[in-house]
Amino acid sequence: MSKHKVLILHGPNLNLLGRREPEVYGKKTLADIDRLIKERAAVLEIQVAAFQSNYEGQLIDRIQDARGNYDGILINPGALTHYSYSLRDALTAAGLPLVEVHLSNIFAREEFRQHSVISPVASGVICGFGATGYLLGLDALLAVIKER
Ligand code: CA2
Repeated sequence: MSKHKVLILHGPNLNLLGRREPEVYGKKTLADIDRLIKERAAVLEIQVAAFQSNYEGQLIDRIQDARGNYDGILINPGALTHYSYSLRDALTAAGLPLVEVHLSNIFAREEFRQHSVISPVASGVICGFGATGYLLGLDALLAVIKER
């Protein structure tokens, strides 16, 4: 059987990780997080490809290309979480198992962060566990893919 393939998407401003606001988002850089994800993927014997963009349209292009090429999507949509119906529509259209991850506990933050327009189309959401959330999310996503 060929390896399952997962697309990891990081939204706007996540390229700043580790360099600003470490008290909110932790000290790890995005490269550190991608390395941890790849290590976990090797243990799980799955393939991952990671992509970060500050542009909504670039994320949508990747999601459109994912249909037929990936078995699932793990996404931290950044602030697009809270208002991007275009991102949500693309994720719905992709029709792939989807896990939403947030570094911070969005429910313990400003009111505008407490609502996600992405969560209703996700298989599940993990938030508040920092970089570990991506690894928990990868495990959860693989379980959903296998159940499908
Ligand atoms: O907690 C999360 O993972 C968020 O998705 C991060 C987004 C934020 O808009 C969401 O409400 C919650 C922001 C990512 C910005 O990351 C930065 C990292 C370092 C310095 C500044 C921003």
